Amino acid sequence: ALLISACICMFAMSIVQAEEKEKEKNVIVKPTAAQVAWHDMELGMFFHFDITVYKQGWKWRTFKDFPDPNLYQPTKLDTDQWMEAAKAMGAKYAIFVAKHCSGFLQWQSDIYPYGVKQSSWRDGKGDVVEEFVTSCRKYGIKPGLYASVSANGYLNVDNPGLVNRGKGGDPKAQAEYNRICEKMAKELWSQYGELVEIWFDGGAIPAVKGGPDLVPILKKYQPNAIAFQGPIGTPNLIRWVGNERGVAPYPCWSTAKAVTSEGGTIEKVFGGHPDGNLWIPGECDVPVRNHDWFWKPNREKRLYPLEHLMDMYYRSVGRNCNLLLNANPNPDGLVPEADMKRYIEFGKEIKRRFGKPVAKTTGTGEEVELSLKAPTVINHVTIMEDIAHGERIRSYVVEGVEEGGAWITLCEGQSVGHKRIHLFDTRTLKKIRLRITKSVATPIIREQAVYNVQ
Ligand code: IPT
Repeated sequence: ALLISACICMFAMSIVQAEEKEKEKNVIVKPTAAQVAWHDMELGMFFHFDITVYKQGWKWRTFKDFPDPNLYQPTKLDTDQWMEAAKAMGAKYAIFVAKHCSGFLQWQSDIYPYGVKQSSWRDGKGDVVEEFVTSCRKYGIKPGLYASVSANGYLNVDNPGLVNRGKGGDPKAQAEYNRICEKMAKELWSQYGELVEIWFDGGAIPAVKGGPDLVPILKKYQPNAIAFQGPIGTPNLIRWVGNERGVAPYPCWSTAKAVTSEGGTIEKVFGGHPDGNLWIPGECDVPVRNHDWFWKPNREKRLYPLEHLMDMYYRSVGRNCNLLLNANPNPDGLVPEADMKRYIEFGKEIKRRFGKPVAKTTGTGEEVELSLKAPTVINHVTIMEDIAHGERIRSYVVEGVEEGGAWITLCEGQSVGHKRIHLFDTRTLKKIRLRITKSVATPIIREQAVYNVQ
């Protein structure tokens, strides 16, 4: 009888396991390997540089008085110095604005006559994209490129990527513009090696809705690139979080419901959706000088103080997003000194706080406990799900035990995903545990770590 009941028990268990597997297959959206690797980088540096820094006050939306290419003279350009800034902050990837809304092309291109080729700088032979990518590789930082298709002042195009200053209504001109975008994409995606990320600022109108046919080009030349607001059909997507302040909403899920708007894959619910059908985590893009994407004279006072940057870090990386912090090279072609100092401070402070946990653990299931050898002063916890298996947690509490005490709540939340960071009142704890109160499948905790930051 014992044997029979053991058999029944095992049979029942295997049914449960099979059901669990089935549930997982149907319910849990998983990232691509490229998306997992992207999330692990956590920090990126954006580089906004354009001919506009040489004609302060000019607005591309006037669609006239375009800055003369000869004004473009980054005489001390040193993209290695740019990488010093990225490295100092701890960025693992960097994205260069190869073509911003002015339309000025900062690489050797013949798609239209407005770019470095038309400038006297380096006798028209300069190529900032090439230098940027070379420096990235030299410094072990993964390169990415921005070349928006949603706006191009020189070609009379405005959001969401329509001719006639955004009004459209001219199929022939639109088709011409679309072909230009495809050529631009092919040049940038085929000539500079593997790109980690491609930035579609403001999205890209899908081909089926009359936009450029970019997905086949992307799949051919950069199948592993992450696309920020890429057109629908892009294999590895990420989304915007709805502001340029470096702050993700909370909860902030890695998944969202696919929204094919005119502009492409743009998610309107900035925190995403726990039951979303698409893996499309958030990236928080923010200037280092409050509101200034491009360099302007005498604006050092706009540099965010260290404390503010740390706050962004908690509310971006600590809320399951990557943080893409901008650098604004000056007309010489260098990251300004004051900004450089701030990146160094920022990188140092992240290391000081999170470089070495007091203790850490990993685990599977509804409870993951971490016992400390002796009562220890603690005020931070970081939690990471193993997102390769999808985002499984829906809500949780973190509890701790003081000497001779009972479990007390330290912090709680909903989404975890790649990483969640909590700061709580300093306590001397013997034990700490993560208790998952709601999940859609067995939680897999890649790491639970505690810190004492003073
Ligand atoms: C804004 C776009 O509308 C949005 O789709 C996204 O690309 C974002 O930029 C990136 O920062 S436009 C900006 C002026 C808020």
